[in-house]
Amino acid sequence: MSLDLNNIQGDILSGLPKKTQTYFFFEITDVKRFRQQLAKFADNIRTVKQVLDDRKDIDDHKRKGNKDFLSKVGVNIAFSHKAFVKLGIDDSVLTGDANYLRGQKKDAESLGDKGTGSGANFAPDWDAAFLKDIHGVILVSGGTREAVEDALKKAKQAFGLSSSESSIQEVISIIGDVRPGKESGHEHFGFLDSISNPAVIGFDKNPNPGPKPVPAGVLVMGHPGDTVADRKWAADGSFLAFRYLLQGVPEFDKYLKDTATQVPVPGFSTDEVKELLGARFIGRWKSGTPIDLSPFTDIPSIAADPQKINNFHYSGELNSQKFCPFASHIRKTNPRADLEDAPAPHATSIEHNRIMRRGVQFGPEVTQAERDSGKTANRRGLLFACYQTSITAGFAFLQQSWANNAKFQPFQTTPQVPGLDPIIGQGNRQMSGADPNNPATVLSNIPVFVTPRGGEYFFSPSLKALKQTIGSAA
Ligand code: N7H
Repeated sequence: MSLDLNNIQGDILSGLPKKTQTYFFFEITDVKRFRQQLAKFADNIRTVKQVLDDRKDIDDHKRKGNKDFLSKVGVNIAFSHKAFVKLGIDDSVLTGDANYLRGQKKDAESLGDKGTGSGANFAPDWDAAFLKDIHGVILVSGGTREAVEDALKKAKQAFGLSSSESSIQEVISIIGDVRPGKESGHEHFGFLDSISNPAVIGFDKNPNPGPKPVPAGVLVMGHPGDTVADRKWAADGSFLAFRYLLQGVPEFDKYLKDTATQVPVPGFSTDEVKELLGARFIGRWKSGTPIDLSPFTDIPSIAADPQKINNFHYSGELNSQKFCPFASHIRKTNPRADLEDAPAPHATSIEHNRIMRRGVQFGPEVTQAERDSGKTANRRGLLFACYQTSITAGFAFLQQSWANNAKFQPFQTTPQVPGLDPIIGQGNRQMSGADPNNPATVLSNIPVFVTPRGGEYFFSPSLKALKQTIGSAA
């Protein structure tokens, strides 16, 4: 089955173009009315085909020398399992995914989120809004806040919000913004982000060199590579895992600076060790240059070259962390040849563990006062979002089995215990490999820099499912 680009929501395969994006989380209050309003509203959902056209217009606008970003607004929608229960729609084609079925609140303890109690009584330390029942999310992206607000206003009107025709109520809205000026494209710690996403067989015609392309069914249900045989009305849909993640940016910088004085690297100044340590935590320099290609200096020309920036496999150093620590964020979340090209019998395909990331930053830039004190005064972080056809093999697996797992290692003959992902790992936060000259040395008591404050698992249906299965004319 070829991909029907007019039936798949745009964010999944092409990413809604954005300078700013609002996540509007809602609860359904009137089932019958909601289904009727949704059937009409579905025409406003931006498809992959439309987003590809939008992206072409944006590129043409840029090529003509225009300095402004051509604003193209994109609206997508997704639903939690609780929504289908409320709507009385049988979503058993989705419930093979235990994580989706449970919902993220019940998963929080096993993801490593802080909280009180345990088991069925566990209450995560999340913002109050995310402790409520969330049925769905409307994502609105665009070039300006005004354009996004306008589109969101129309979406709210379509569901009669604040009127007697209302079928939903707002749980919370969160605004994300791409960072300003030269930090555009960089997340709050300062690193270039959204570089490595899976190339999709049958969709990306001419992908840049990088990790192995994945079959479409890893990301879009009902296509080769999807492990569920018959997706029925869920075909052309995808799971969306959303996480509301705070980042302690002044704390991250202060920690790297303080630690740099304790881990001297011959020939490096303290400032250079600080940058090196940060790069070893991520696996890339701030420019995006992978440390697997340039372990001791940031060479921005590598990052600027689409043929090079993602073209590495840790294959020059299988079973070693001289260039890149096993625990570094990108080696943990996509170990590439570490697993795929491991010697027999350890070689394992990781195609089902690949995710399509679509996050955006939120919160203001760090102030001078925050920088001086090393303490966060204003909330900021990442609205983490990723698509996959299995949350169990995708987001949840990456967080639990790789990032939080101190012993997750490339293959059996291990020289050092890798430790936790120093960015998102939850638990006993220590890692080996931080010091390139002494990879066996363990860096202990690494503070928490990323704090989850909420989230949910959603299903992003096809246009057809929105109109005919979830939406209803009657
Ligand atoms: Fe990560 N960061 O700035 O530190 N991430 N991430 N992430 N992440 C990546 O290669 C970051 C988070 C993945 O294919 C880069 O595109 C931050 C979660 C995956 O080589 C940077 C947070 C999960 C990749 C960051 C955060 C992942 C990846 C390098 C939280 C999944 C691609 C840019 C606040 C559980 C790996 C790039 C590959 C890359 C950062 C969260 C997964 C800079 C700050 C929760 C799969």
